[in-house]
Amino acid sequence: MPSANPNLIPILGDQLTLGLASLRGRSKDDTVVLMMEVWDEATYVRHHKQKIVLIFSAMRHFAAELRDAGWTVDYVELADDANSGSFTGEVARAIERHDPRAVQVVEAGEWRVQQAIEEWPDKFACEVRILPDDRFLCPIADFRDWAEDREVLRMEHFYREMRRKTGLLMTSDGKPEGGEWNYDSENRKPPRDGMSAPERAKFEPDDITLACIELVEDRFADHFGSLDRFEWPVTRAEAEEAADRFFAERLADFGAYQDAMVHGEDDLYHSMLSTSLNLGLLDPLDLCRRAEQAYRDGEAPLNSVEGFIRQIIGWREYVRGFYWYFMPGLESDNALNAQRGLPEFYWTGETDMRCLADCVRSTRENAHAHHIQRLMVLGNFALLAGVKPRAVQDWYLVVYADAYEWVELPNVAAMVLYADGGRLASKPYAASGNYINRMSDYCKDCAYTVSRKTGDGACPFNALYWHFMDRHRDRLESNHRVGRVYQNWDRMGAERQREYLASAEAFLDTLTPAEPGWARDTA
Ligand code: FAD
Ligand code: DLZ
Ligand code: SF4
Repeated sequence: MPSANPNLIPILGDQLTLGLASLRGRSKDDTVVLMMEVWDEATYVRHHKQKIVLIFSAMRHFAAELRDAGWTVDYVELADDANSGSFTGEVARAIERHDPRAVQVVEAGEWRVQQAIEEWPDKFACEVRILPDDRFLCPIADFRDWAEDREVLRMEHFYREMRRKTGLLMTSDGKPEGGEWNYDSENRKPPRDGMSAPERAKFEPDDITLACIELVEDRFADHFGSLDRFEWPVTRAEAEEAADRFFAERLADFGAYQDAMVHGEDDLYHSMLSTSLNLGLLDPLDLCRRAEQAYRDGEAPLNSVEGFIRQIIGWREYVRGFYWYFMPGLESDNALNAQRGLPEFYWTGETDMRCLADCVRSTRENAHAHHIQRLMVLGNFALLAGVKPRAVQDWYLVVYADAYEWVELPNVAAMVLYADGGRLASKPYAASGNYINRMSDYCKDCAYTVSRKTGDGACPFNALYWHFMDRHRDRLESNHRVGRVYQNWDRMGAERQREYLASAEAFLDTLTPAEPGWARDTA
């Protein structure tokens, strides 16, 4: 039983870490932890059903873990009659219940939530302390200092600093292990025929998860996504088991097949750990150290280990810093003035384009698709077709179990859509069907023919690619990484160019925009 006037420590749904800054050094006798399932968070977009089950189940398990460790936890369930529906409302009610001397909270992962938290000191009579989230390796202020000094921001430069800072894969004389910082050129192998990776660890829902599934089936029945299977880790122990299996069985091939895609093979050699990392069940630095150890023990090659570490201390930290540096503007950037509605097939999966249909299927069934599917199939199509950034952003935020705005938005707005005008990526990731054909087995059984460029039966990515390049010539021609493409375009001659453009337009005319309401109730 905590003392009178305890410290009240709200822990948000993605802060499920025992060593969280707000808990560290606190006395259990003097603290009430507050956890809140709130309607506002469950519905600000219409999250995939598995995402809601995952977060609620992980929160409930974490509350149990805290109680077992001796903490007092005040847990507000969504179905509580008095639930106010918002974080601020629930903290206000908890202040009435516990009369705390201070509220101590770790900064939120998302801008929207952080804005609400920053109002608490004015709203509440007790002291409110907002602490940095030191589960990330690069504090927001450090990223700002780093970014302010440069004309162009590039992940690769940031990543080298993170390697030096953490000492990961560094030699004793301060050089990168193996002599290179980046082994990406070894990480682009197409899939082998019939390639199938060892299955990731999958977890049977326990009673807590089953109760969350029932809640979601009852209250969120019309949200996107399937709950036929729910296999995500929801506790620290399960997440550790998933990581163990990845290191033992898939890390060695992670690098080589990082960009490969195989129809029906949803995980391949990816770690599938993003949901656990983002919830706080796994520690990023710990995972990287384990990967490094696997390399030093001769269990995984350098290209795989460096690739994995770069995703975590490089991309993951970089996009988080980028998000806080460019918010709130990033949300409304639209440098390419893309105005098309999101095609309906992103929700239904009903398209003859086999690559897209498979990626949407995996998204619906697993609340997951791997990076290259998100970037070069689903994202590439939205970029080439000129779909408006807000619609694409909403879709990605809804459909993936690992989606929080701090990581989703930079990836979608900046990496995929170039909506930031090139602050994150040096050029748009635009590609024709040829790229998808090289990196996957999708094309061989597709209704479209990848080698056909225009006209009936031609792979739509081919004409869309040139349509995109042509309509953004003014902006892209001067980009030294793209400019050469226009020499090829010009060599085609006016008639062939017209065929490409007409083919793309005919295809775009066939797209049915999604009905409003899939992503947001107010859409
Ligand atoms: P692995 O391939 O095993 O990679 C290991 C880890 O590296 C991941 O778990 C993740 O933590 C990190 N990582 C890899 N790439 C990135 C990246 N580009 N940005 C940030 N972290 C990265 N990741 C999310 O966690 N949440 C999102 O909402 C999200 N949205 C994305 C949207 C788009 C359009 C794109 C192109 C990428 C997005 N990513 C997102 C990044 C990446 O696709 C996922 O992190 C990855 O697919 C998760 O699967 P995994 O754990 O098997 O990753
Ligand atoms: C995504 C989400 C959902 C669906 N529900 C909750 C919730 O009920 N309670 C909670 O604490 N967090 C939830 N989250 C995560 C938040 O929306 C948000 O992403 C984090 O608080 C980071 O700012
Ligand atoms: Fe996708 Fe084109 Fe290949 Fe079909 S032919 S799977 S549409 S890239």
